[in-house]
This record gives sequence, structure tokens and C-alpha cells, in this order.
Amino acid sequence: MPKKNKKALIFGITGQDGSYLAEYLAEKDYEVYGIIRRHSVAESQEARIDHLVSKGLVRTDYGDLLDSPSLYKLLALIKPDEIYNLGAQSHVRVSFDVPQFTLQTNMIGTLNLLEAYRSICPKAKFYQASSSEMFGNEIDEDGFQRETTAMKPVSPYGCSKLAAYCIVRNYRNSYNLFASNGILFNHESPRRGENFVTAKIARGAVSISKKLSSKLELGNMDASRDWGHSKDYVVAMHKILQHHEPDEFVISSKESHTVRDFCKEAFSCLGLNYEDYVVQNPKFMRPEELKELKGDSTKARKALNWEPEYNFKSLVKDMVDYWQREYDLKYD
Ligand code: NAP
Ligand code: F7E
Repeated sequence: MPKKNKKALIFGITGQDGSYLAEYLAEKDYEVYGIIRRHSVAESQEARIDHLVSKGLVRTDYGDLLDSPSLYKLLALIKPDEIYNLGAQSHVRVSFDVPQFTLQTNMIGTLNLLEAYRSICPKAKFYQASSSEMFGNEIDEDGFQRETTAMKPVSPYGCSKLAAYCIVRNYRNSYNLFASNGILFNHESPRRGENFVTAKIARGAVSISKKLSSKLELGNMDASRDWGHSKDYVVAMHKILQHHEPDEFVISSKESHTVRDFCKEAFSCLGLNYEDYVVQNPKFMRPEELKELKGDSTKARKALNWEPEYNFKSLVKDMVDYWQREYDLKYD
């Protein structure tokens, strides 16, 4: 890889956000490094970043947040200027099925990385992928969640992310590290995993429009989320590390829509009425549900000069258009 200005190391580079962040940093002339894990289906391991790896814009090495020796070795080898910790078991419903694994990966994994960071490259900057799921059902009187809102998570995933958030703050204060938390509200894209609700709806609606299926089964349709686009949110991650001091920042669209609203919008992009096709299946309900998220990102918008380009409508359209192209390639 040719020598460039700065080196960024991304944990979670094979995921939705990691892939967009890698693209964004490569465009900014960073040397971009990423950790990959061993998968049994090696062919799909780097699917989201193949286009970057094949052009030599990203270098990947095997590693794992739960394998401390690999973390020490990679930090010593790469000597990154910026470390982005996006690695996680990120599915909230699945976190009820695998709570121990979720806490190990998201909480102990973050602690492992912080330990390696403070002993090998303490001058680097560190970004932690914290989540609006940490708030649980706490809402300020004006209906928003912000940096100062109480955090009372309602899922193993939310608990794991809150513990990681706290230990990042603790290490920043104890060891004088530039370690920041981005508290990101839901963000989606064509690269979103297909078992998250937005991708499931966009894909399901397109499949129905092409008469490849006749119904879409969902869980709680009254839950409300603050949805933005991953492409916009990775810009905020980078800006958080360029700020003059480490801090906590909420990143959100400032709007909340129900799952039902998302269905309505996605099906109407295809000239269909969602009510004719969407059915509820208790299988997709959660043992405890987070009812509504609406983030106040005023602090980040002012301090970081960050504004999203996508809104709810253009996000839904981007996802539906993507799935139309995918189905056209497969079946035409
Ligand atoms: P994602 O698509 O599920 O990607 C997660 C990434 O973490 C994958 O690259 C995965 O690798 C990696 N990973 C999992 N376990 C690991 C381990 N033990 N060691 C190293 N890497 C590991 O998630 P995303 O949507 O891009 O989200 C990125 C981060 O932001 C996550 O931490 C998530 O919890 C957080 N977040 C997401 C949202 C959102 O709405 N998307 C909102 C707030 C916070 P494999 O490909 O090998 O599984
Ligand atoms: O669910 C409801 C479900 O799984 C959204 C992660 O990126 O954002 C994400 O977590 C809502 C919930 O995302 C289905 O009950 C209904 O109320 O797309 P989701 P999430 O749980 O909000 C946070 C901020 C993160 O940090 C996480 O990493 O949709 N819902 N029916 C459904 N959800 C799914 N997955 N599948 C359904 O069939």
C-alpha cells in the first residue's frame, strides 16, 4: 500500500458502516486497514469491501476483538493515527438469543481494544460506536433523547453498548486518551443486513412487486425509530475524531417514523398498498421493546458542522431502488 497522510484502522470493516467509512477515508487519502474474522463461507467474507480491497485501497488482516494477542500485534504493526471500533454483535433481537456472546463481544471486546490501544499507541484517536439503544425508553420532556438523557437500556445489546460507552469515558479520563463516543441513532442503506427491519421491508416489497412472494411477515409495527443513512453517519464518525477534544455526540435525523410508516413509504415507491401484503408474526416480537427513538443532534450539528444529505423519503427510495436493481440482475 502506498504511503499516505494518515492511517486509520477499522474494526467492523466488513459491516455496513465499516464499508462506507473505509470508502470515505480512502477518498480522503487515508491508508485504510481493517480487521477480518475467519468465516466458514470465505467467499462472502469481504463482500461489502471487495471493490476497495481489489483496488488496493484497503488492507485487511485477521483479528478479533475477543483475541487480545491479535489486537496488540496489529496495533504495533499498523501504528494507526485513528482507530474506529465498529465491531459488534449488532442485532438487538438476536442479543436476547445470545446475551453472553453479545456482552463478550461488545463490552469485553471494547475493553480488550482499549487496553491494547493505551499500551501500544496512546497518541492515536479512538472512536467508539455507541448507540441510541442505550437510552431504552427514557425520553426528555420535549420528546427527544440527547447526550444528557438518562440511559436505561432494555436489551442485552443496549446493556453491552452502555458498558462499553462507560469504559471508553473512564479510559479517556483515567489515561488522558483521545477516546470519543458517537451515540448514533438507527442508520440504514442498501448495505444494511437483511434481517434489520428496513432492509427486510425494502427487499420484501420489491419481491412482492415482482410477484416472487405474496406477503411480508413483521413484528411490532408501532415501534418508532429515528432513521438516517449510513453514508451520512460515517462522515460524522470522522468529524468526531477531528474535533479539538474527545467528547460524546448524538448523531440523528431529528425525526421519528414508525415501522408502519416505513412500510407505507416503501410499498408506495412501487405503487402498492402495504396493508394488502404485510402481516404480523409474533416470532419477530422482542421480549422487551424500545418504543420510540428521536435524537436531538444539535450539539454535533453545531460543533462538528455536520448535516445529513438524506432524509426519510430519499433513504427509503435508495433502499428500494437498490433491491430493484438486485432482483433485476438476478431474474431478468
Ligand atoms: P454490522 O453491519 O452488523 O457490522 C458489524 C461488524 O462487526 C462486522 O464487520 C462484524 O464482522 C464485526 N464484528 C463482529 N464481532 C466481531 C469481533 N469479535 N471482532 C471483530 N469484529 C467483529 O453493523 P453496522 O450497522 O455496520 O454497525 C456498526 C457499529 O455501529 C456496530 O458496533 C453497531 O453496534 C453500532 N451501531 C449501529 C447502528 C445502526 O443503526 N447501524 C446504530 C448505532 C450503533 P463479521 O462480518 O465478521 O461478522
Ligand atoms: O428494528 C421492529 C423492531 O432490528 C427496528 C441496530 O443497528 O439500531 C438497530 O437496532 C424496529 C424494532 O433495529 C421487525 O421490533 C418489526 O422496534 O431494524 P431493527 P434496532 O433494533 O432499532 C440501533 C440504534 C442499533 O444500535 C443496532 O445495532 O423494527 N421490527 N418487525 C422488526 N425488526 C426486525 N429486525 N425484524 C422484523 O421483522
